[in-house]
Amino acid sequence: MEIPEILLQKIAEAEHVAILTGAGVSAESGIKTFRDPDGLWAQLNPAELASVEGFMANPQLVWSWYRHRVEVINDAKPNPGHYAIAKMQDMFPKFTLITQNVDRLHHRAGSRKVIELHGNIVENHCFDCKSPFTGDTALPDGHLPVCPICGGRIRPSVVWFGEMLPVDAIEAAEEAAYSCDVFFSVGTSAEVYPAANLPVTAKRNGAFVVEVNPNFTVLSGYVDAKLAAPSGEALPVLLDEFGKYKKFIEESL
Ligand code: BJW
Ligand code: ZN
Repeated sequence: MEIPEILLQKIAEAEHVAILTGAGVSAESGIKTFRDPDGLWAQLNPAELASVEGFMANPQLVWSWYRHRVEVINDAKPNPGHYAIAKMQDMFPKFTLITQNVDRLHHRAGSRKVIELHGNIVENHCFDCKSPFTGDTALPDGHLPVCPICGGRIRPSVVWFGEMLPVDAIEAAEEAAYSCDVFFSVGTSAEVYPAANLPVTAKRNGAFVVEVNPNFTVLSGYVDAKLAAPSGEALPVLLDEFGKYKKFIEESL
Protein backbone atom coordinates (compact mmCIF):
# COMPACT_ATOMS: atom_id res chain seq x y z
CA MET A 1 0.00 0.00 0.00
CA GLU A 2 1.36 3.38 -1.08
CA ILE A 3 1.59 6.15 1.54
CA PRO A 4 1.63 9.62 -0.12
CA GLU A 5 4.83 11.52 0.78
CA ILE A 6 2.82 14.67 1.51
CA LEU A 7 1.05 12.79 4.33
CA LEU A 8 4.39 11.73 5.86
CA GLN A 9 5.59 15.34 5.60
CA LYS A 10 2.40 16.70 7.19
CA ILE A 11 2.55 14.34 10.17
CA ALA A 12 6.28 14.97 10.59
CA GLU A 13 5.56 18.70 10.92
CA ALA A 14 2.35 18.34 12.99
CA GLU A 15 2.07 19.80 16.48
CA HIS A 16 -1.38 18.31 17.01
CA VAL A 17 -2.78 15.17 15.40
CA ALA A 18 -6.45 14.26 15.95
CA ILE A 19 -8.13 10.98 15.04
CA LEU A 20 -11.86 10.25 14.74
CA THR A 21 -12.72 6.57 14.64
CA GLY A 22 -15.88 4.67 13.80
CA ALA A 23 -17.11 1.09 13.68
CA GLY A 24 -14.76 0.15 10.79
CA VAL A 25 -11.75 0.29 13.10
CA SER A 26 -13.24 -2.61 15.09
CA ALA A 27 -14.41 -4.60 12.03
CA GLU A 28 -11.16 -6.59 11.97
CA SER A 29 -11.85 -7.54 15.60
CA GLY A 30 -15.05 -9.26 14.45
CA ILE A 31 -17.45 -6.50 15.55
CA LYS A 32 -20.07 -5.64 12.95
CA THR A 33 -20.29 -2.13 11.54
CA PHE A 34 -23.68 -0.41 11.12
CA ARG A 35 -24.07 0.70 7.50
CA ASP A 36 -21.99 -1.81 5.52
CA PRO A 37 -23.92 -4.36 3.40
CA ASP A 38 -23.46 -6.96 6.19
CA GLY A 39 -23.72 -4.34 8.96
CA LEU A 40 -26.20 -4.18 11.84
CA TRP A 41 -28.60 -1.77 10.13
CA ALA A 42 -28.85 -4.05 7.07
CA GLN A 43 -31.19 -6.32 9.04
CA LEU A 44 -32.16 -4.38 12.16
CA ASN A 45 -34.20 -1.21 12.53
CA PRO A 46 -32.24 1.60 14.23
CA ALA A 47 -35.48 3.31 15.32
CA GLU A 48 -36.49 0.16 17.25
CA LEU A 49 -33.11 -0.55 18.81
CA ALA A 50 -31.22 2.71 19.13
CA SER A 51 -33.74 5.35 20.18
CA VAL A 52 -35.52 6.27 23.41
CA GLU A 53 -38.87 5.61 21.72
CA GLY A 54 -37.72 2.12 20.68
CA PHE A 55 -36.50 1.35 24.19
CA MET A 56 -39.76 2.55 25.78
CA ALA A 57 -41.82 0.52 23.30
CA ASN A 58 -39.91 -2.75 23.78
CA PRO A 59 -37.21 -2.68 26.47
CA GLN A 60 -36.92 -6.51 26.46
CA LEU A 61 -35.98 -6.50 22.77
CA VAL A 62 -33.47 -3.66 23.20
CA TRP A 63 -31.89 -5.31 26.26
CA SER A 64 -31.53 -8.68 24.56
CA TRP A 65 -29.77 -6.97 21.62
CA TYR A 66 -27.40 -5.08 23.92
CA ARG A 67 -26.62 -8.18 26.03
CA HIS A 68 -25.72 -10.05 22.85
CA ARG A 69 -23.47 -7.22 21.67
CA VAL A 70 -21.71 -7.01 25.06
CA GLU A 71 -20.92 -10.74 24.79
CA VAL A 72 -19.48 -10.28 21.27
CA ILE A 73 -17.41 -7.30 22.46
CA ASN A 74 -16.13 -9.11 25.56
CA ASP A 75 -14.93 -11.97 23.36
CA ALA A 76 -13.26 -9.60 20.86
CA LYS A 77 -9.67 -8.37 21.01
CA PRO A 78 -8.17 -5.10 19.77
CA ASN A 79 -6.63 -5.41 16.29
CA PRO A 80 -3.47 -3.86 14.74
CA GLY A 81 -5.45 -0.69 13.89
CA HIS A 82 -6.27 -0.06 17.57
CA TYR A 83 -2.65 -0.76 18.55
CA ALA A 84 -1.27 1.59 15.88
CA ILE A 85 -3.56 4.37 17.16
CA ALA A 86 -2.40 3.70 20.74
CA LYS A 87 1.22 4.08 19.58
CA MET A 88 0.43 7.40 17.95
CA GLN A 89 -0.52 8.99 21.30
CA ASP A 90 3.19 9.34 22.16
CA MET A 91 4.46 10.36 18.72
CA PHE A 92 3.27 13.97 18.51
CA PRO A 93 3.48 17.01 20.82
CA LYS A 94 -0.33 16.85 21.09
CA PHE A 95 -2.67 14.01 20.21
CA THR A 96 -6.45 13.63 20.49
CA LEU A 97 -8.38 10.41 20.01
CA ILE A 98 -12.13 10.78 19.43
CA THR A 99 -14.29 7.71 18.90
CA GLN A 100 -17.89 7.04 18.01
CA ASN A 101 -17.40 3.44 19.13
CA VAL A 102 -18.93 2.12 22.31
CA ASP A 103 -16.79 -1.04 22.51
CA ARG A 104 -13.87 0.25 24.62
CA LEU A 105 -11.35 -1.53 22.36
CA HIS A 106 -9.20 1.61 22.14
CA HIS A 107 -8.83 1.51 25.95
CA ARG A 108 -7.98 -2.18 25.82
CA ALA A 109 -5.29 -1.46 23.19
CA GLY A 110 -3.65 1.05 25.56
CA SER A 111 -5.05 4.41 24.46
CA ARG A 112 -4.95 6.47 27.65
CA LYS A 113 -7.38 9.25 26.83
CA VAL A 114 -10.36 8.54 24.60
CA ILE A 115 -13.15 11.00 23.90
CA GLU A 116 -16.26 8.80 23.64
CA LEU A 117 -18.88 10.67 21.62
CA HIS A 118 -21.56 7.97 21.80
CA GLY A 119 -20.89 6.69 25.33
CA ASN A 120 -20.02 3.06 25.97
CA ILE A 121 -21.80 -0.27 26.05
CA VAL A 122 -20.00 -1.57 29.14
CA GLU A 123 -21.68 0.76 31.63
CA ASN A 124 -25.37 1.23 32.45
CA HIS A 125 -27.33 3.89 34.29
CA CYS A 126 -30.83 4.79 35.45
CA PHE A 127 -33.08 6.48 32.92
CA ASP A 128 -34.75 8.57 35.62
CA CYS A 129 -32.22 9.52 38.31
CA LYS A 130 -29.11 8.92 36.07
CA SER A 131 -27.30 6.98 38.84
CA PRO A 132 -24.73 4.49 37.55
CA PHE A 133 -25.96 0.88 37.77
CA THR A 134 -23.40 -1.84 38.43
CA GLY A 135 -25.78 -4.75 39.05
CA ASP A 136 -26.51 -7.68 36.76
CA THR A 137 -28.40 -6.86 33.56
CA ALA A 138 -28.53 -10.48 32.36
CA LEU A 139 -31.82 -11.31 34.07
CA PRO A 140 -34.12 -14.19 33.06
CA ASP A 141 -36.25 -13.49 29.98
CA GLY A 142 -38.94 -10.94 30.59
CA HIS A 143 -37.21 -9.38 33.63
CA LEU A 144 -35.66 -5.96 33.32
CA PRO A 145 -32.99 -4.38 35.52
CA VAL A 146 -34.44 -1.77 37.89
CA CYS A 147 -32.72 1.13 39.68
CA PRO A 148 -32.15 0.27 43.38
CA ILE A 149 -32.38 4.00 44.24
CA CYS A 150 -35.54 5.18 42.50
CA GLY A 151 -37.07 2.12 40.85
CA GLY A 152 -36.53 3.62 37.38
CA ARG A 153 -35.54 1.68 34.25
CA ILE A 154 -31.87 0.86 33.69
CA ARG A 155 -30.43 1.52 30.23
CA PRO A 156 -27.04 1.09 28.52
CA SER A 157 -24.82 4.20 28.75
CA VAL A 158 -24.79 4.76 24.98
CA VAL A 159 -26.12 7.70 22.95
CA TRP A 160 -29.19 6.85 20.91
CA PHE A 161 -30.61 8.75 17.91
CA GLY A 162 -32.26 11.99 18.97
CA GLU A 163 -30.23 12.19 22.19
CA MET A 164 -27.65 14.86 22.97
CA LEU A 165 -24.01 13.80 22.98
CA PRO A 166 -22.15 14.25 26.30
CA VAL A 167 -21.37 17.99 26.34
CA ASP A 168 -17.76 17.63 27.54
CA ALA A 169 -17.03 15.04 24.85
CA ILE A 170 -18.43 16.99 21.88
CA GLU A 171 -16.82 20.23 23.08
CA ALA A 172 -13.40 18.57 23.45
CA ALA A 173 -13.80 16.94 20.02
CA GLU A 174 -14.75 20.24 18.36
CA GLU A 175 -11.83 22.01 20.01
CA ALA A 176 -9.46 19.34 18.67
CA ALA A 177 -10.97 19.61 15.18
CA TYR A 178 -10.50 23.41 15.24
CA SER A 179 -6.91 23.31 16.41
CA CYS A 180 -5.28 20.19 14.95
CA ASP A 181 -2.81 20.18 12.04
CA VAL A 182 -3.68 16.71 10.76
CA PHE A 183 -7.10 15.06 11.19
CA PHE A 184 -7.67 11.35 10.48
CA SER A 185 -11.16 9.96 9.84
CA VAL A 186 -10.78 6.21 10.33
CA GLY A 187 -13.41 3.54 9.71
CA THR A 188 -16.45 5.78 9.73
CA SER A 189 -19.10 6.40 7.08
CA ALA A 190 -19.21 10.03 8.35
CA GLU A 191 -23.00 9.97 8.09
CA VAL A 192 -23.97 10.48 11.72
CA TYR A 193 -24.07 13.99 13.14
CA PRO A 194 -22.65 15.85 14.95
CA ALA A 195 -19.53 13.59 14.64
CA ALA A 196 -19.69 13.94 10.84
CA ASN A 197 -19.05 17.68 11.16
CA LEU A 198 -15.63 17.15 12.76
CA PRO A 199 -13.57 16.42 9.60
CA VAL A 200 -15.28 19.37 7.89
CA THR A 201 -14.45 21.68 10.80
CA ALA A 202 -10.85 20.45 10.73
CA LYS A 203 -10.47 21.10 6.99
CA ARG A 204 -12.10 24.52 7.17
CA ASN A 205 -9.59 25.43 9.86
CA GLY A 206 -6.62 24.42 7.74
CA ALA A 207 -5.93 20.86 8.88
CA PHE A 208 -4.70 18.21 6.44
CA VAL A 209 -7.55 15.67 6.45
CA VAL A 210 -6.91 11.98 5.82
CA GLU A 211 -9.46 9.20 5.42
CA VAL A 212 -8.61 5.58 6.22
CA ASN A 213 -11.37 3.40 4.81
CA PRO A 214 -11.41 0.61 2.20
CA ASN A 215 -14.67 1.99 0.78
CA PHE A 216 -15.90 5.26 -0.69
CA THR A 217 -17.75 7.55 1.75
CA VAL A 218 -19.36 11.00 1.63
CA LEU A 219 -15.97 12.30 2.81
CA SER A 220 -13.80 10.59 0.19
CA GLY A 221 -13.99 13.37 -2.42
CA TYR A 222 -13.26 16.04 0.18
CA VAL A 223 -10.16 14.75 1.98
CA ASP A 224 -6.53 15.65 1.25
CA ALA A 225 -5.36 12.03 1.32
CA LYS A 226 -7.05 8.65 1.36
CA LEU A 227 -5.64 5.32 2.49
CA ALA A 228 -8.07 2.93 0.79
CA ALA A 229 -7.42 -0.15 2.91
CA PRO A 230 -8.65 -1.71 6.16
CA SER A 231 -7.33 0.30 9.12
CA GLY A 232 -5.66 -2.78 10.64
CA GLU A 233 -3.47 -2.89 7.52
CA ALA A 234 -3.15 0.79 6.58
CA LEU A 235 -2.21 2.22 9.99
CA PRO A 236 0.70 -0.16 10.79
CA VAL A 237 2.09 0.47 7.26
CA LEU A 238 1.70 4.22 7.81
CA LEU A 239 3.64 4.07 11.10
CA ASP A 240 6.32 1.93 9.50
CA GLU A 241 6.73 4.32 6.57
CA PHE A 242 6.69 7.29 8.92
CA GLY A 243 9.54 5.76 10.96
CA LYS A 244 11.62 5.34 7.77
CA TYR A 245 10.76 8.85 6.59
CA LYS A 246 11.84 10.44 9.89
CA LYS A 247 15.10 8.47 9.91
CA PHE A 248 15.79 9.56 6.32
CA ILE A 249 15.14 13.24 7.20
CA GLU A 250 17.33 13.07 10.32
CA GLU A 251 20.17 11.46 8.36
CA SER A 252 19.98 14.07 5.61
CA LEU A 253 20.32 16.99 8.04
C1 BJW B 1 -13.59 -0.03 7.53
C2 BJW B 1 -13.27 -1.34 7.71
C3 BJW B 1 -11.96 -1.58 8.08
C4 BJW B 1 -15.41 -1.29 7.16
N1 BJW B 1 -11.15 -0.55 8.24
N2 BJW B 1 -12.85 1.02 7.69
C5 BJW B 1 -27.91 16.90 11.13
C6 BJW B 1 -28.31 16.46 9.89
C7 BJW B 1 -29.05 15.29 9.76
C8 BJW B 1 -29.39 14.53 10.87
C9 BJW B 1 -28.98 14.96 12.10
C10 BJW B 1 -28.26 16.13 12.23
N3 BJW B 1 -28.00 16.31 13.55
C11 BJW B 1 -28.51 15.27 14.25
C12 BJW B 1 -29.14 14.46 13.39
C13 BJW B 1 -29.84 13.21 13.78
C14 BJW B 1 -28.91 12.05 14.01
C15 BJW B 1 -28.16 11.74 12.71
O1 BJW B 1 -27.03 12.05 12.49
N4 BJW B 1 -28.80 11.05 11.79
C16 BJW B 1 -28.17 10.68 10.52
C17 BJW B 1 -28.12 9.16 10.41
C18 BJW B 1 -28.87 11.37 9.41
N5 BJW B 1 -27.97 12.30 15.08
C19 BJW B 1 -28.33 12.16 16.37
O2 BJW B 1 -29.47 11.88 16.69
C20 BJW B 1 -27.27 12.38 17.43
N6 BJW B 1 -27.75 13.29 18.42
C21 BJW B 1 -27.85 14.60 18.19
O3 BJW B 1 -27.47 15.11 17.17
O4 BJW B 1 -28.41 15.31 19.24
C22 BJW B 1 -28.83 16.65 18.99
C23 BJW B 1 -30.18 16.57 18.32
C24 BJW B 1 -31.20 15.88 18.92
C25 BJW B 1 -32.44 15.82 18.30
C26 BJW B 1 -32.63 16.42 17.07
C27 BJW B 1 -31.59 17.09 16.44
C28 BJW B 1 -30.35 17.17 17.09
C29 BJW B 1 -26.99 11.07 18.17
C30 BJW B 1 -26.34 10.04 17.31
C31 BJW B 1 -26.21 8.72 18.08
C32 BJW B 1 -25.68 7.61 17.20
N7 BJW B 1 -25.83 6.38 17.87
C33 BJW B 1 -25.32 5.16 17.28
C34 BJW B 1 -25.69 3.97 18.19
C35 BJW B 1 -24.80 4.00 19.45
C36 BJW B 1 -25.18 2.98 20.43
C37 BJW B 1 -24.88 1.58 19.97
O5 BJW B 1 -23.83 1.26 19.42
O6 BJW B 1 -25.76 0.78 20.20
O7 BJW B 1 -23.91 5.26 17.11
S1 BJW B 1 -25.90 4.89 15.60
C38 BJW B 1 -24.37 4.24 15.00
O8 BJW B 1 -23.84 5.12 13.98
C39 BJW B 1 -23.40 4.27 16.18
C40 BJW B 1 -22.14 4.76 15.52
O9 BJW B 1 -21.26 5.31 16.47
C41 BJW B 1 -22.64 5.74 14.50
C42 BJW B 1 -21.66 6.03 13.39
O10 BJW B 1 -21.45 4.90 12.61
P1 BJW B 1 -19.98 4.59 12.05
O11 BJW B 1 -19.07 4.34 13.17
O12 BJW B 1 -19.58 5.61 11.06
O13 BJW B 1 -20.25 3.16 11.36
P2 BJW B 1 -20.80 2.86 9.87
O14 BJW B 1 -21.26 1.46 9.87
O15 BJW B 1 -21.74 3.89 9.41
O16 BJW B 1 -19.49 2.99 8.95
C43 BJW B 1 -18.43 2.06 9.06
C44 BJW B 1 -17.37 2.45 8.04
O17 BJW B 1 -16.26 1.60 8.25
C45 BJW B 1 -17.81 2.28 6.57
O18 BJW B 1 -17.52 3.47 5.86
C46 BJW B 1 -16.92 1.13 6.06
O19 BJW B 1 -16.51 1.31 4.71
C47 BJW B 1 -15.74 1.24 6.99
N8 BJW B 1 -15.00 0.00 7.20
N9 BJW B 1 -14.41 -2.11 7.47
C48 BJW B 1 -11.58 0.72 8.06
N10 BJW B 1 -11.55 -2.85 8.28
ZN1 ZN C 1 -32.78 5.74 39.48
